[in-house]
Amino acid sequence: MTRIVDKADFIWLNGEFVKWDDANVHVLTHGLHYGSGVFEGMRAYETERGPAIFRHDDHLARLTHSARLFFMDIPFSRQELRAATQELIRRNSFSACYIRPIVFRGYGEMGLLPLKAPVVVAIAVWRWGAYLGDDGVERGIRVKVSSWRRPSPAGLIPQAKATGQYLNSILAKIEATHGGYDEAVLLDERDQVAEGTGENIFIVLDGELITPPRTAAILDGVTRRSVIRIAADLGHPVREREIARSELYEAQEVFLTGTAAEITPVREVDDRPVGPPGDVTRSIQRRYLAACRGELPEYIEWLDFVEQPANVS
Ligand code: PPE
Repeated sequence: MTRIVDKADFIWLNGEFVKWDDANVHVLTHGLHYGSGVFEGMRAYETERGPAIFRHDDHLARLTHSARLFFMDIPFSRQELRAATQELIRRNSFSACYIRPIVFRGYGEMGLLPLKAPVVVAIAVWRWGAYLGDDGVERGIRVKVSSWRRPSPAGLIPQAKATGQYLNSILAKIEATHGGYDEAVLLDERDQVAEGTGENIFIVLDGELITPPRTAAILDGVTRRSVIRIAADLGHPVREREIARSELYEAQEVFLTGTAAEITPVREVDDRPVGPPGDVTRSIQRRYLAACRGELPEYIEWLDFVEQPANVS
């Protein structure tokens, strides 16, 4: 389960490395009142060559894209953010960590026209273990189809990773937890399967590996994209198509994907057993983690190695 964050030494805030406890904002921060922020979640993995950030450029590209969708100009270049994250990992002496860049409208403007509010950028890193529990990674988790729907593209932009949109995830997660489940799966407004509160979803049905298309009301997950590539390499080409709720009950395998959740098998949907984690899930899970840890040369371009001081001097 998720737990209280352990403090690291430093957080990067608007160009400065500040002490963890000093990374504070004003209570009239625009993003606090209206959810006007965008963010990313990345992981750095321990490899033989030191820490490496998984698909760093792809995450930064999505951050820029999310910001642009809400008319926010990030006052740092992608290269500056990349260097800041590398330095942050070095300064905190992490060999592996979760990475949370956030861009939000700061203090100085209230009301719903925020275009003059300053844009604040921060990057935090912390140790984050198995998002849905070690047991979940091993044995699979129990999910419940939520009574909450994924926000429709008519009202929000599902492909933007915006802070305010996570109120929907929070409602669904609390509901699932109160019901005794590990995670919620949300349908879209047309009753098609969309995603988890913080994960994309895949099913194996009659030997076919299926996931909702990237044009669905989902976040276009970086892990999802990685799984599509890995699965194809393993001889399981992924079919992107709509998934009906009932297909979750017929599936031989179901799993969730995300930076935090990595590849988490699902063992039960709405109290119906899916069965123990199957071969497709297991082989993708193994290969994904091996790619993250730099063990597979064919995926090495996904890794942004954090240069160590010894190499710099
Ligand atoms: N859907 C949603 C709604 C989502 O939040 C995530 C990531 C994904 C899909 C998978 O995307 P990707 O990480 O690029 O494969 N959720 C992030 C936030 C989790 C949190 O609790 O905070 C994450 O996994 O970092």
